[in-house]
Amino acid sequence: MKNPNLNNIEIDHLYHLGLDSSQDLNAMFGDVKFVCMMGSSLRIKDFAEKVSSSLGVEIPEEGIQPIGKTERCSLYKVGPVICVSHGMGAPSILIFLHELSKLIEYARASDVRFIRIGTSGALGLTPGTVVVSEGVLNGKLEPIFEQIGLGKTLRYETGIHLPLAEGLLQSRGDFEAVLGLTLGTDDFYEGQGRMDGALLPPYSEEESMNFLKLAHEKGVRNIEMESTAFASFCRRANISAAIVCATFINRLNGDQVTTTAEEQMKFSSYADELVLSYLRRTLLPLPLISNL
Ligand code: R2B
Ligand code: URA
Repeated sequence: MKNPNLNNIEIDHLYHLGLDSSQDLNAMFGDVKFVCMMGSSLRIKDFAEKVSSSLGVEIPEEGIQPIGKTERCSLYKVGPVICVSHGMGAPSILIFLHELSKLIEYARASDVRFIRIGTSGALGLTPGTVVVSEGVLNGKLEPIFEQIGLGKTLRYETGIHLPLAEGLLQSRGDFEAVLGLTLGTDDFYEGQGRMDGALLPPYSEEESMNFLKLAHEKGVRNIEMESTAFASFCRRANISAAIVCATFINRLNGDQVTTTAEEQMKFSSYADELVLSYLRRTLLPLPLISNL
């Protein structure tokens, strides 16, 4: 256990998950090998169903059921895969990262890898291209997550598990997928240099475009809102972590996401497929080689 303070707590309440350490978490989660996280609680249910058909894990007749409380997130377990939603932004995903990694620890599950499957805006890529993060930068284009704690700015390095990222990229199907840096911001609008928020932005369109172009020159290929918190937390916790994002818009061409709901479903399904194919490759026994 990374935090020795936890040894002094008789029952640890994983408050947002609606689970606690007095439960038999080993029986419930001891076999977990992957935690797959997504912002939306609707999309994670759909993903959990896809995991079940991909891995051939049966789900009950009444449909797949969430575990714990569903006020703040939805958590499903499909064989050795936890599928869980995390909401939007660093504050939300961090809460779940703390509670999920304690859950994994209390369950005595070993070699668990975390994968965030997200949506994002692209830089210089055709919408629909999947980006597998090879590194994560913050809004200052530094590989750092910044957080205020006890009145001070705390700075943590971000870290991606490159072999995991490369393994994921090799699982791509019949769609475009690239490795690239991901820019994680604290806002969808002004934090990502958009001109179309509710307020007059404190920068010009030219300044915004220059920043996006600079980010692109440094290797940034997509922008979203959780990668810095996710990649720094997993690095601190020594968890192998990767981020796979669908892209809905090329931000070098504009701000408004005008892709249709059908296109967004299709583009998201590419990111899902890439991860599902990696899960199949990693978790299913090798197919028997037939004797010809
Ligand atoms: C991507 O999409 C959401 C904002 O629309 C946010 O959670 C993110 O990282
Ligand atoms: N999510 C983001 O955070 N930004 C985008 O441009 C699209 C999706």
